[in-house]
Amino acid sequence: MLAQRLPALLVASALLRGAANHGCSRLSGGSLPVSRPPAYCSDTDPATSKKIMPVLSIVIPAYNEGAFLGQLLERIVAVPVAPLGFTTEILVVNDGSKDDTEAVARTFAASCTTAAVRVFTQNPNQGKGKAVQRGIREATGDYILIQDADLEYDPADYVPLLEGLRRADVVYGSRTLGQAVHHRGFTFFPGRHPDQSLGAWLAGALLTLWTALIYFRWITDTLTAYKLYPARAVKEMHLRTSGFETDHEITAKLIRRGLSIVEVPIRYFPRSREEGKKIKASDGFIAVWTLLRFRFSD
Ligand SMILES: Nc1nc2c(ncn2[C@@H]2O[C@H](COP(=O)(O)OP(=O)(O)O)[C@@H](O)[C@H]2O)c(=O)[nH]1
Ligand SMILES: [Mg+2]
Repeated sequence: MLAQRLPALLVASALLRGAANHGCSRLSGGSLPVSRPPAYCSDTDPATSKKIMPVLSIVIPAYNEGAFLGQLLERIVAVPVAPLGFTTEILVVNDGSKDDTEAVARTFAASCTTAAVRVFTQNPNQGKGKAVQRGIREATGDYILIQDADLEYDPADYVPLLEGLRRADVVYGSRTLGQAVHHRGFTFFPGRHPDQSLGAWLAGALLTLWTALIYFRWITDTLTAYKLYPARAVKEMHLRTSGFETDHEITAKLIRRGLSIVEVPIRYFPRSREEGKKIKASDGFIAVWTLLRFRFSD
C-alpha cells in the first residue's frame, strides 16, 4: 500500500518544497525576488548609451497543427513582452505536415506587422527534436523559447517565464507547480490536471524522480514544452536525438554544463489524441533512456 503511494507522497512533499523554492505566487503577481541582476537588461549601445533590447526567439515546431496554429500565433503577438525589455522574433518550423500548417504560417507571416515571423520547412517529417534544432539554428535572438504549435499552453505565461531569468540561466514552465497553485486541496496525484491521463501524470512523476536520482536536480515537470534557454548555450550543443527526447538531451547537457534551471508555475490545457496529441507512452521510456545516456556521454 505504502509502496503504491510512495511516488505520490514524494512528489507531494517535493511540490511543497518546490513551491517554496520557486516562488509559486508568480502567476498571481507580487514583487520579484531579485537575487541577481536580470541578464537581459544589461547591454548598452556604447555609441548612443541606449539600452539594447534583447531578442526573444520563439521557436514553434509544427506537425499537422493547421487547426490551431493561426489562433496560437495571434495569441503570441498579443503577449506584452516589451515592458519586460524584450523584442521578439517568431520562427515556425513546419515539420513535413500534410495539412495546411505551412499555408496558415505563411499567411500569418505575410500579414503580421507587429512581429518578425519566419517560416521554415523540413521535408520529409523528421520529428519534433529535429524541428526544434532547425529553429535553434535559425534563431537570431539572445534567448530561445520553445512553443508547441497546439493550444495546450498559454502564451500569457511568457511573462512569468521571462521574469524567471532574474533567478536562473534557464527557465522551465511547470504544469505541476501550476496545478498546485490553481487547484488547492488534497489529491492523490499532486500536480495532475483533472483532464490529464493518469499515465501521463505518472510518467511525469517518475521522470522527476529519475532526474533527481541521476542528476541530483529536482525538476517537477521535465516533460514541459515551455523551456526558455540562453541561445548561446543551446546553439553550441551538438544534439544527437530527433524526437520528443531532444528535450531531455538538452536538459542533460544544460545540467552537465552547470547552468541553473528554475521552474515557474504555468497553466495547462491538455488535449486528447482525437484533438491531435501525438506523444506516446513509448516516448516516456525513451526519455528515461535519454536522460541516462547523456548523463555519461555528450
Ligand atoms: N509527434 C510529432 N510532433 C511534432 C513533430 N514535429 C513537430 N511536432 C510538434 O511537437 C509538439 C508537441 O506535440 P504534442 O503531441 O502536443 O505533445 P506534448 O504537448 O509534448 O504532449 C506539437 O507542436 C507538434 O506539432 C513530429 O514529427 N512528430
Ligand atoms: Mg502539445
